[in-house]
Amino acid sequence: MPANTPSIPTQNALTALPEWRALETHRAQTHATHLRDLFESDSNRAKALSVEGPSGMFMDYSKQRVTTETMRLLLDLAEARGVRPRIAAMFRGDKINVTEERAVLHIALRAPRDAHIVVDGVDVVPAVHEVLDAMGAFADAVRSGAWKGHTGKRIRNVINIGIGGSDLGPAMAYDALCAYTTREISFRFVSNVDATDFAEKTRDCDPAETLFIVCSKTFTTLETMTNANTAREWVLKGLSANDTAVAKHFVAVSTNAKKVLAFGIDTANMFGFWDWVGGRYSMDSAIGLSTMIAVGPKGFQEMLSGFHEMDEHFRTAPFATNLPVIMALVGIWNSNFLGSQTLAVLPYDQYLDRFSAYLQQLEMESNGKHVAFDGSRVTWETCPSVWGQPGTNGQHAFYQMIHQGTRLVPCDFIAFCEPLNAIGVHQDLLIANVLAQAEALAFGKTLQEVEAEGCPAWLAPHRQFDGNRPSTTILAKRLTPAALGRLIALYEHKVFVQGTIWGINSFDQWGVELGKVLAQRIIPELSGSVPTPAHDSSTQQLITRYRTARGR
Ligand code: G6Q
Repeated sequence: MPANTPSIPTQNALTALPEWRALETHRAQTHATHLRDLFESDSNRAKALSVEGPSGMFMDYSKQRVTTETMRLLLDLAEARGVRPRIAAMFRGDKINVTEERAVLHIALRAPRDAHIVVDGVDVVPAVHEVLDAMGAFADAVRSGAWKGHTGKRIRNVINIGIGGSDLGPAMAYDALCAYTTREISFRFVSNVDATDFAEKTRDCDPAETLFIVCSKTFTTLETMTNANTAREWVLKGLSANDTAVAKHFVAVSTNAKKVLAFGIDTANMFGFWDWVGGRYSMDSAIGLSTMIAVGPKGFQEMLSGFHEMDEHFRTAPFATNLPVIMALVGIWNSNFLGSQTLAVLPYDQYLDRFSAYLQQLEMESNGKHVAFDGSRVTWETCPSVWGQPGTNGQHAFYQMIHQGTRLVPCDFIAFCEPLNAIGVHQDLLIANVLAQAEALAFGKTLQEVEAEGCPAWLAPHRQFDGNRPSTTILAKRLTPAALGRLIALYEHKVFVQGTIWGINSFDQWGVELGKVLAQRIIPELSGSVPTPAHDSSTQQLITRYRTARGR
């Protein structure tokens, strides 16, 4: 770690802390208590373990296996691990991403025009707004049809090419905000190096009406550059044009102007961002250009204001009523004290179809780590595996395991009161389902209750539910661009708090970097240009089999 790095917890002895020990003792004392008993013994429980955040975002965590005492002890742990100074350090622009020596300033991407955030002596806010303004002008030109393709036709298809942090956010946001998007333009997302992704997304597109946004922070990522090159060939061939057509059908979002220029994209059509924006924290930077074209600059601004609202809540609210802090602490309790290995995120809103996939990266790439700040190996669990599907679909698939399996699967239920498509009784049915699921998970159904319904004794054990399965329900008013911003910022900050408590750097991704170089060695070996690849016998056998199948 660079010398004098401020606000980094340097001691790795999390489990030796008196605050941690107190939680272990508390767990031993309370573990046998069922959620049924907790609710029965405290009529105020729901109220005491709920909190209302910005713009009425309501979080009920009373169905988690915690008490007010558990929360008090967890809050002590947060203080002991320096969560407070770490929040201040992030907002100040300190280089808290120590392994890459970078500031972590996604919060600057949504800071208002008159804010000041200084990194290396430079206020970054004016540059953020300069890019937002340029994106706005470009988005308006594409939406209005003023931006024309090489042959003079207006753009009807926008295809985002990117992967990981340069894909998941925009793809998720397009689905999430679909109700607010222009229906004059189709939006697609190509990420996989599998040519099927490109082929299927472009098969019904006219190159003359298609604009590609090549999103890559580095502009070197194998998948993205392969797809971008394929797209360039597709456009030039389709239009029987030379390189001059590229400027009308390609724009770039990157930090690497040199590579963008080398690709043939006019740097006037390059939208920049900065090394202090991590890929998985970048959907509200220029990486969100497709989102802005889809929902318009005003809709994008609304989304940013939602993010900012949650940022301010996170920065200023007392920890006991701070949504990201509470969510993080409940997650720590589940992972580190109740032994859960996973987190199911279950949005009861079809527009949030890709939300869990987005969170998988945000959480697992950020906190899927075993090395502490001081380089030592942690001796406690870190990130759980995160997964989920929109309700009610999951109910007819994997909820069986959540209700009656042998593993503890904490759930985050997310729902909105007002429907975006108010048709018949759908919304009431949707909400009835989410509430019923959370209730059934918490309270279960005893053997006596099952038998009282007339179930034969031999069948009763199969139809009995233990309950005591923890969940949080987030209930917000309506899925708007601002609500989406608040929701994402909630999880972003939760991840940061958990990373701080676990003593790990949530902002690097050395595991991903490894993946970026591994394939490079095997590529020439597959083509047959390297006759005897030196690998382990398994890899070697698979390479040989592939080469034989391809006649090489
Ligand atoms: C995100 C990661 C990773 C990254 C992709 C794409 O936090 O760093 O998912 O976003 O590997 O990288 P480029 O934007 O550089 O192509």
